[in-house]
Amino acid sequence: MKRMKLSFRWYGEEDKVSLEYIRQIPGMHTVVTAVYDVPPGEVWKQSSIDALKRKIEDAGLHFEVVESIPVHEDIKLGKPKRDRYIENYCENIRRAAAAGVKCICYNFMPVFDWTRTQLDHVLEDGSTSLVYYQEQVDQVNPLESDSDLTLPGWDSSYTREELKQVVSEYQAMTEEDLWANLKYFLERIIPVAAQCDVNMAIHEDDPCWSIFGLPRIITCEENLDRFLNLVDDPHNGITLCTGSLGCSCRNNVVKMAEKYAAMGRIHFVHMRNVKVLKDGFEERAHLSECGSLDMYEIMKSLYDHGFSGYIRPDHGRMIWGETGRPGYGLYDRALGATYLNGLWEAIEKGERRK
Ligand code: DNO
Repeated sequence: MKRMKLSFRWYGEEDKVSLEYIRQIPGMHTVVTAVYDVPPGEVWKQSSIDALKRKIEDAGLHFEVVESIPVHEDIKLGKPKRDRYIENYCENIRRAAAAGVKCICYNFMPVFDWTRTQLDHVLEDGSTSLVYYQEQVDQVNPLESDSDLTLPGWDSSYTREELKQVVSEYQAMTEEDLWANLKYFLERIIPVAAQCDVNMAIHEDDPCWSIFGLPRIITCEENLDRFLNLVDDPHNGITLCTGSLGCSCRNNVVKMAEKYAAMGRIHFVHMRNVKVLKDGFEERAHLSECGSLDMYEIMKSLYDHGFSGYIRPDHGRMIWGETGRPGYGLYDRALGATYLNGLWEAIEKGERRK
């Protein structure tokens, strides 16, 4: 019987959430993590990867998913040094595969990974969550030096001057240029992934629209179709991130889950609920009635189309007095995991009775 594999993100030794706690979440299978002490673009030490594997397996879990191997900005910008960084990327795929990794999540967002305007917005029930209000983003110009907005995706390894430089390089770039650079990258990494039998799973842009005038392309069904066709190989797949796609009403996440699962191109799922607002969104508890997404229908689409990849609860709220990395505490993500287990069991047994 095909079955999803439940997973949980872990930020390594620095993470306040221990592997021992993760292991106690019912049904937990795989730890999702990365080597964090190497700058983007460089090769990970095999010994670091193997040490992660050992630690995770000693805790009684599997290490089958990497999130993320970051893509160096020179690759996204199509700069002359990209070939060296792509070669390093391929080497990281080989090394992760040698340690038993089956799926690698990455993104192709210029400079900023996920972006929010506040990380501790108080919801009605007293929990806090991450929110995005467009009006506040519109007030920020990353080229100005005195903005005090918290941008969690902000790469702190850049100085303000370097950031300005890289942002202005992207501002001179069109979406078509970014597509061309993505194609160039995929044509070189996917054959290596295929050889190692590792599934590459691109993460959608979060939020799924352009910010600060920078191009963003992994945003909607039409573009995902185009992405999958750039290199039409099953190892070239996606991380279906329900919250990243679902924060825009244009995206029908249930339909996308159905379509891409049927094609066998969803390798990893980030399950998260969001409440879509007129001009932005708030992250909410996983339960369908807490947000705008129908989590049952999404899970049902995955189930019906034989999804057997990795799935993880995505960002959780902060509840029960927990403090820690925004979106990545233990309690609410563990509730999310339990809810995902419940949905899957109910769907599976319901189907068997028919
Ligand atoms: C946010 C995450 C993203 C994701 C990257 C993948 O919580 O889902 O940061 O890891 O975009 O490269």
